[in-house]
Amino acid sequence: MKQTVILAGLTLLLTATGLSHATAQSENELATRAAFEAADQNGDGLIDEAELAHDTIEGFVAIDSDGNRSLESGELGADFQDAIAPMDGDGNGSLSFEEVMKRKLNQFKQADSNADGTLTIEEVLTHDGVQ
Ligand SMILES: [Ca+2]
Ligand SMILES: [Ca+2]
Ligand SMILES: [Ca+2]
Repeated sequence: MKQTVILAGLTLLLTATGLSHATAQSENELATRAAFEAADQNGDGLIDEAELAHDTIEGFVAIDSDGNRSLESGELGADFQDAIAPMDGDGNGSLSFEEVMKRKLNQFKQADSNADGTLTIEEVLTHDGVQ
């Protein structure tokens, strides 16, 4: 269970940065579906802002191994160096929860193509360019 949460956090962070486009399309879709299911806590097939926030917090805490409420490049790993810059609002080289959440909410609104305040798996996959 814990592993799923970590995977979801990492996958959603990757999705948020667009790095997921580098992986094979089917792999990307499977990872996106797994992340979606992990984030959809009440299993209604929709992700709302509360579920997004909960998933983001869990993913953030899982990655923040030194617990300083900031994600440094060492915690994110070498492959994620380029992922930090676009999310790093104040340019201090690390990501605060606020920076990550702001980015996630922007992504959420962009992906919510019918603007009903929830995301379906179709909206997420379309947004990720999988379909
Ligand atoms: Ca839900
Ligand atoms: Ca940290
Ligand atoms: Ca929607």
